[in-house]
Amino acid sequence: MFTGKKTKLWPKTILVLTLFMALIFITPAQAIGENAGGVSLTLSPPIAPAGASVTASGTSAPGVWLSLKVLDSLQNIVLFDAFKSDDHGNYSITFVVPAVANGNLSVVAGYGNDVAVKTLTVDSQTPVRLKGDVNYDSIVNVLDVVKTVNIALGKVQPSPDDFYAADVNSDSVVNVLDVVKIVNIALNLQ
Ligand SMILES: [Ca+2]
Ligand SMILES: [Ca+2]
Repeated sequence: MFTGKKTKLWPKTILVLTLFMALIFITPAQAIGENAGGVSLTLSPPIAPAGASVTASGTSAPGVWLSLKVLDSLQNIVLFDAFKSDDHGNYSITFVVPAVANGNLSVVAGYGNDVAVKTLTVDSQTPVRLKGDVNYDSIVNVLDVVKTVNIALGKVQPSPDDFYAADVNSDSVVNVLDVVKIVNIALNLQ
């Protein structure tokens, strides 16, 4: 009978819907609430205009899949990605800042309840820094190589923006690997 069918169908539908809601909504809400855990997160740069590339990097358990969520002030997910940590538990993922109004976004990286949250400030007044252009004159040449060598040797204390430009491979360290990459960029080898 019609009513019999209805009562049979509804519990299933409700169960499926509940599970769906639990997966979609409850998991991120719990994740945001808990900032403690083994996952670490660093944003480079922490202030960027929409359209700029930002690298999220850090550590987690080795060889696990992590999700990267970017939430606006209303907790809407404006960006979602998944990535895997390496055998040493290091991870690095680069994303493009979504076209949102200026203000703070929350970047959440991790899995399950083990997540790290960092604030990404969207500021369209901030110029997009070119990787490798460490002295900020819009070209990558020997001057940038020299400055990067000095940063790597600790002779120059870089501003966060200069550090971002000098850390060409986005591993949160300025060292000989970045110098080699900047030499290659300057020589048009890459
Ligand atoms: Ca330059
Ligand atoms: Ca580097």
